[in-house]
Formats: sequence, structure tokens, C-alpha cells
Amino acid sequence: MSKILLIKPRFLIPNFLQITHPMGLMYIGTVLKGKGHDPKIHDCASDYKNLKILTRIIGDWKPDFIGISLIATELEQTKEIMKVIRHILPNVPVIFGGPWPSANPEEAIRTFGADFVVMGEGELIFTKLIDILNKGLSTDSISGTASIVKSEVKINPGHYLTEEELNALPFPAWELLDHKLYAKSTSFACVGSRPYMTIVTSRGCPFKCVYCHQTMGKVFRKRSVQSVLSEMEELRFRHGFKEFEIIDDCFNLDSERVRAILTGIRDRLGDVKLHFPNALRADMLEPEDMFLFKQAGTVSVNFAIETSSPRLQKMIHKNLNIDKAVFAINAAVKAGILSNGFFMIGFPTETYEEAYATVEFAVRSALHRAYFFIVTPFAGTELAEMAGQNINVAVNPRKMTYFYTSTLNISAMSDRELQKVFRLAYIRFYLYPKRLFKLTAYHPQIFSLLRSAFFLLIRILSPIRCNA
Ligand code: B12
Ligand code: SF4
Repeated sequence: MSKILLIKPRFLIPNFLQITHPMGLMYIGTVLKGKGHDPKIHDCASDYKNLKILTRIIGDWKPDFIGISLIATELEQTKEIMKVIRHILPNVPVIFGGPWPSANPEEAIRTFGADFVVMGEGELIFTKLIDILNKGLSTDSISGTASIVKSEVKINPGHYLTEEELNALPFPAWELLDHKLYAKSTSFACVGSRPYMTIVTSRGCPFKCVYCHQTMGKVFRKRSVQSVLSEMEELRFRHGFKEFEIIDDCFNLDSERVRAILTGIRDRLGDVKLHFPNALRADMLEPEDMFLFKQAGTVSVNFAIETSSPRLQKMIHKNLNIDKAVFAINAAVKAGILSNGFFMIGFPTETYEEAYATVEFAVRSALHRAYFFIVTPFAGTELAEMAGQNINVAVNPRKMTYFYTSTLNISAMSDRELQKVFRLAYIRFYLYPKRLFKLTAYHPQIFSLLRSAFFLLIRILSPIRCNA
């Protein structure tokens, strides 16, 4: 049995904790436990400023292995975490996993000092790696890993879990988390802090949006309806959770399955609240589906529209049918669901007129809330290639905030035009009396709404650092 510390670095803005349960680590934790290991999860949101708790855990508990799960924005804190680890336990094997290392294994090893990278879904590969390390066997050729072999980074491609393997996984290790941390933080759904649990019912997405890291692969793999409902029943009746956030990349790809899950929730779970913050594919929803969402307890949904321009929809390979999306939004609002939209401004070749048309689309829509983001070409995406820059240098994590991840202007707009349309977007959308009234009436927590308004102001007022 090995003691394995699983660390979740964070990227936060002061006093604004928007975090999600570290699902990847909970899945890895449950498999490790099944193999007789002793895993512990540490979420750095709890000691974000000084990593004091983490330092104590590493010093006192002395794990045999350390795993770190990170996305692109968490690189800066990962550097600090690595300093703490190497200071206290210089020789402990450190394994990186998650979206960023999976896309950048060489940099994870050379620049950040990981001993191994597990690429893609880690449940089976990580457990195998630990087993091989414990037996003292060669780690040079384990598929799905990267490591230094003869002074070179050797990458051994892996494969995604099959649907059968996905369904065979035990439920996530909820017991490894400090639930109070998530209950007091702002969740992905942005409806205020309260106890809730996150659920992943499928993995992978067949679409090919150019800005997406596509970390879960192109094959949609679904958990069985029975498995999803059993997980929710266990959370509801054994652990007392009444609120759930479903964060699949494409929850509504298979309409029949969606209807079966929602009907099951309605009939078997009783009085629960559901949120779909990682967005539903709006043009694949029949308007009448939204009533079933509501009957099952849905409080909020997000729709990722990104742009109203058919030209740009094609260019970014999202190909969203805007007319159908409008039907879905209207149906969701009519059903009494808090409906939010995600929009992106500043795609390559995007003109001021196109960006402004997207803003107008949002303003005229029935959406309660809209989030506008400036397009960020992250390394490893097709968008980064389209933007044609040395993105690892140009997108500087030190200069990012949650709202302004982009430090680049890759559009056809001047920096001034981009800033203008971005600010106008928020002002035009929210300074609309009818919308403000509806938003206040629908929003589940007024305090959280006021806090969002405060951060909205920061968003509008702070300077955007283009080409910094
Ligand atoms: C929840 C979520 C959020 C939450 C929480 C983010 C966080 N810091 O944890 C919120 C809403 C805050 C968020 C925000 C953003 N997000 Co986000 N988000 C997600 C989402 C939808 C789900 C993550 C999840 O739980 N997945 C399910 C679990 C099971 O998968 P997993 O975590 O990847 O874990 C598996 C493997 O990666 C691996 N693994 C993971 N960790 C480890 C560790 C070890 C040791 C090992 C061995 C293996 C391993 O094994 C796990 C099990 O199979 C993903 C999309 C996705 N499908 O994953 C995007 C995603 C992670 N987000 C992404 C991005 C870009 C962002 C933003 C930058 C967006 C923006 N504003 O521009 C912001 C950043 C905000 C911030 N504060 O850092 C990208 C990350 C790309 C990258 N290369 O880093 C993703 C992948 C979306 C995408 N497809 O492009 N996000
Ligand atoms: S629909 Fe979402 S998960 Fe799928 S490719 Fe587009 S951004 Fe990525």
C-alpha cells in the first residue's frame, strides 16, 4: 500500500473562489482505494495564499507519491507547489495529469520538473504506473505516460477509456474531499454558495471547436442511465446532497438518454435541484425538452452560443444553428429556468461589426445572464495555430484574471475597438430594465447576484491588456 497525495492547484482572484469539485482526482482516488492504496486529496483553494496546509501535509504525512492535476491557468501556482515539494521531499516521484500536462508533456517535465506525466484519462494508467514503480520495473514504455528516457522526453501515446471501462469505474471518492470548502465557494453554476455535488455522466465530445482542448477525445462515451441514477441516489439518500451540477462536455448529445435520465431523476430522486453550467448544445434541444428539464428540478442552464455570425460559426467549426438555439433559449426561459449564455469576442478575422452583432444578439435574446469572454488562443488548440503566434509566450498566465484570460488581440479589430465592444457588451446587456427585473426575480440567491454585479463592474472597468 502506498500513501499518495493528490494535489489540485488553483487560479483564483482575491475573495472570489469559483471552483468545482476536483472530479479527476476523485475518480483517480476511488480507483487507488480499490487497489488498496491510501490516497489523500488536497485542494489548494483552502490555503491559496501561502500553501501552509499543503506544506504541513507533505512534511507530516510524507507521501510515497504525489500527483498534481492542472489546467493552463494553474501553472503559476504549480511552480510554487513544486518548490514546496522539492524542498521537503526532494526525491518523491511527482506525477502530473490533467488537461495542460496532457497537451504539453515535454514542458511539464522539462520546465516544471514533473517526473512523469499521465496523458488523458488517468484512472487506469496512474494505478498501473504506481504498481510498476513499487515493483521497481521499467517505466519507459507505459502507454499514456511521458518521462525522461536517456535524457530525452519519451512520450508513449495512450488511449481513452472505452464505454465499458468508463461504466466499470466506481463512483468518485467523495469522502476524500472537505465538503465545507465547496459549499462556501462559488460554483461553476454561479448561483451562490450552498452544498452541492458535481457529476460527470459522459466523456468526450464529437464536435471540433477550434478553441477547445478536446481533452476527453472525440468519441462520446456515456455512462449507463442506471449508473448515473444510482450515483445520484447514493448522493441524495446516503450523503444528503439535494443539489447537483452536471458538467459533461455534451450532456444532451443523445436525446433519448437525456430524457431517460431526467425522467429517472424526476421519478426517483424527489425534490432536487439541477444545474448544467458547462452548457447544453442549444440546437440539439427540442423546445418541449425544456419542460422535462424543469420537471426534473433544473434551476439553471448555460448555452454556449459564442458568436451569432454564421461565417464565424463555420470558421470556428462550432456550426451552431442559431435559429434553433433561439428556440431552445426561449423554451428554457418559458419553462422558468435561469438561462445564461456564453459568448466569445475577438476570433481571428472577426470585425467590429460582427462582434457588435453578437452583442446585439445577446441583448435581444431572452437570456437572463450573459458572459462575454475575449478569445484566448491556448497552446495546443487549433485556434492557437490559426492565431499563428508563439502562444506559450504570448498568453501570459501571470497577466490573466478569470475574466480576462486573453492578453492578445488576434481579431481584425483594433485594440480600442475590441475593448469598446467588450465593455458595450456588458453595459448593453445588463442595463436593460426588463432583464434586471427578470434576473432578480429568477435568481436563487440575491447575495450572489450582488456579488456577480460587483465582479461585473470590475470586468467592465479594468483595462484589457492587449498584446501584452
Ligand atoms: C469544471 C471546469 C472548470 C471549472 C473549474 C476549473 C478548475 N480550475 O478546476 C471552472 C468553471 C472554474 C473553469 C474555468 C475555466 N476553464 Co475549465 N473546465 C471545466 C471542465 C468543464 C470539467 C473538468 C472536469 O471535472 N472534468 C471531468 C474529470 C473527470 O476530468 P479531468 O479533470 O480532466 O480528469 C481526468 C484526466 O484529465 C486525468 N487527470 C486529471 N488530473 C490528474 C492528475 C493526475 C496525477 C493524473 C495521473 C491524471 C489526472 O485523469 C482524470 C480522470 O480521467 C473542463 C472540460 C472537461 N471535459 O474536462 C474544462 C477545462 C478544464 N477548462 C478549461 C479552460 C480553458 C478554462 C478557463 C481558462 C476558461 C476561460 N475563462 O477562458 C477557466 C479557467 C479558470 C480558472 N480559475 O483556472 C480547459 C483547460 C485546457 C487546458 N489545456 O488547460 C478545459 C479542458 C475545457 C476545454 N475542453 O478546453 N473550468
Ligand atoms: S462542444 Fe464543447 S467540448 Fe465539444 S468541441 Fe466544442 S467546446 Fe469542446
